[in-house]
Amino acid sequence: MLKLVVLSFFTITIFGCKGEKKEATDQENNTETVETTTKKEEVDDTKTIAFALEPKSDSKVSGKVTFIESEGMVNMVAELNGLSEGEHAIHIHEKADCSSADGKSTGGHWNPTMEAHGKWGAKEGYHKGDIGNFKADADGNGNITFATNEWCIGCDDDKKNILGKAIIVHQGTDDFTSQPSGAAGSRVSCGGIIQ
Ligand SMILES: [Cu+2]
Ligand SMILES: [Zn+2]
Repeated sequence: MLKLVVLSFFTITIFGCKGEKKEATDQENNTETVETTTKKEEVDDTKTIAFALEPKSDSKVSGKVTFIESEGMVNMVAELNGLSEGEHAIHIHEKADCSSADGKSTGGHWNPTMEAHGKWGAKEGYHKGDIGNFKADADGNGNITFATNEWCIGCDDDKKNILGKAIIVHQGTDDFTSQPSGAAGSRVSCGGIIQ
């Protein structure tokens, strides 16, 4: 009889221990989960800026541009309508001023590194605003996506910061050769990159 009592005592002790241990592990796991969540919020540095493009030079070209910066990369999505069918140039110009009827109030291509105009990534040089060309379909709709780590949204580096500049869409195509702006023709749509 005594043996049985001792045995049950041991059994209870063992089960008791297991139960406590399990609880402790659960608590540790909970703490870890909370810490991970906090860390994720701290490194979430995503910045977004979205704005409309307005018609210029008596065109009917309007659209929308979105820039999203995340983990050192800036992704751009531009959606245009009212274009003539074919290829059109799109650039970042130096000032967020779309006030003039021809869009020339935005100045020339944004070129903070003082390089020649060219195709993005060319070893001969290119402007930080030289996004390139995109196609519009027979209905006049066109869109372009672009991603680079050579831009930022509102950082302290003047060679990367696109805030305060403008997006310009041209009637013609960028030939990536003609200086200083690729002979892309009139400016048909404009939007300032401002918050
Ligand atoms: Cu341009
Ligand atoms: Zn250029």
